[in-house]
Amino acid sequence: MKEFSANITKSILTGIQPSGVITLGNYIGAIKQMVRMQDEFKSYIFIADMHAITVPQDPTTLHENIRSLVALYIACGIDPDKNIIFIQSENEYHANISWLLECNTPFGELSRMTQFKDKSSKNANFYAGLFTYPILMAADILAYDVDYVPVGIDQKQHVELTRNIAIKFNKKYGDTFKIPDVYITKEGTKIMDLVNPLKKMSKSSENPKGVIRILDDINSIRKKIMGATTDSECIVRFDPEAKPGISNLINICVALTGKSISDIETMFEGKNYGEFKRFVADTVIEEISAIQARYQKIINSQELDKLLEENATITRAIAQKKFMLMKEKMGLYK
Ligand code: AQP
Repeated sequence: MKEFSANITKSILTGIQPSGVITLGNYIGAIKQMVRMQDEFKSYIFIADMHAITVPQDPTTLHENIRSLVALYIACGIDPDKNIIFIQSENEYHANISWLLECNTPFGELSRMTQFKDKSSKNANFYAGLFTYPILMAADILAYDVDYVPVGIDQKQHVELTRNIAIKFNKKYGDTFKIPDVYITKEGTKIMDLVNPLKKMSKSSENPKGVIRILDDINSIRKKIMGATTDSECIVRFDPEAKPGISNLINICVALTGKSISDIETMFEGKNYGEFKRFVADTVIEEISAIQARYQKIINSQELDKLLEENATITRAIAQKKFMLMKEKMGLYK
C-alpha cells in the first residue's frame, strides 16, 4: 500500500470541484501549485464532487468530469506515487463526519460566510447544501489531521471556520482534531475571462469564448486568444486597472514561461497586439497540447481505476478512524 516519503512531515489537503472541464485558470492558479508542493508536503488531493452538487449539475456530465479531472490532475504533473488522489464521494466518512460537525457548528457563525451570501444572491432557489458546504469542507480537512490548507483568499474564511469548529470540539470533547493553518497562495496568478477581463475565468462560465478549457481543441484555443478583449493603446504594458485584457495575457505568459512581466514587456516593445497574441497562443498551446497527449493515454487506462480504488481504501481507513473517535467522544453508540 502507498505511503508518503518518511522525510516529508507536513501535510496538506486540497481539491477542485468537477463542475466543468478545468480551465487555464484552475491549471495556473491551483494545479501548477499542487505540482510545486508535491515534493514538500504529504498531499491529499481530491475531486470535490460532493461540493460540486451544492449547485445543480447534469448527472451525465458530472460523472464524466469526475474521472476526467483525475486523469487531468495526473496529466498536468501531479504524481500519483507522491500524492493521494481520491474522489470525495467514494469516501462516505466525509459526509458522516460532516453531520457530526454540523451538530457542533453555531448557526450564527455559519450564516456569516460571505461566499454563501454571494452565491445564494445569484439564485433564489438554492439548496440547503450551499449553506452547509463550509462544514463539509471542515470535515474534508479535519478527517486527515492536515497541517495546512492551501487556498485562495476567497476560501480563507472557510478555513477559519474549520479552525473554530475544531478548537471548540476539542475543548468540549477532548483532543480530537489537529488545528490546520491556512496556507494563502500567492496573489497575481488569478486568470481572468478573455472576453470580460474584469471577471475570473471560471469552469461554469456561460460564455465559452472567454474560457480556455484544458481539453479544448487547439484551433479553438488559438481563436479565443486571438479574439481576447484588449484596448486601443497598442502597447504591451502591464497595468491591470487601465489594461485588464493585456495584463491578463501577460499574467498567462509569466505563469507559463517563467519570464518576468518586464521581460514580456521588453520582448514586445514596438510590436502590435496581433504579434503578442500569437505568442500567447503558441505558449498556451504548447503547454496544453502536452497535457492533452498525456491525458489521452491515461483517461481509459485500468491503472486509473486501480489507483482510485486503492486510494479510496486508504482515505476511508483514515477518515473512518476519525469518525469512530468522534462518535466515541460525543457519546454515540460504538
Ligand atoms: N481564474 C482563476 N485563476 C486562478 N486560479 C483559479 N482557480 C479557479 N479559477 C481560477 C483556482 O482553482 C481551484 C478550483 O477551485 P474550485 O473548483 O473549488 O472552484 P472555483 O474557485 O469556484 O473554480 P471555478 O473554475 O471558478 O469553478 P466554478 O465555475 O464551478 O465556480 C481553486 O484553488 C481556485 O482558487
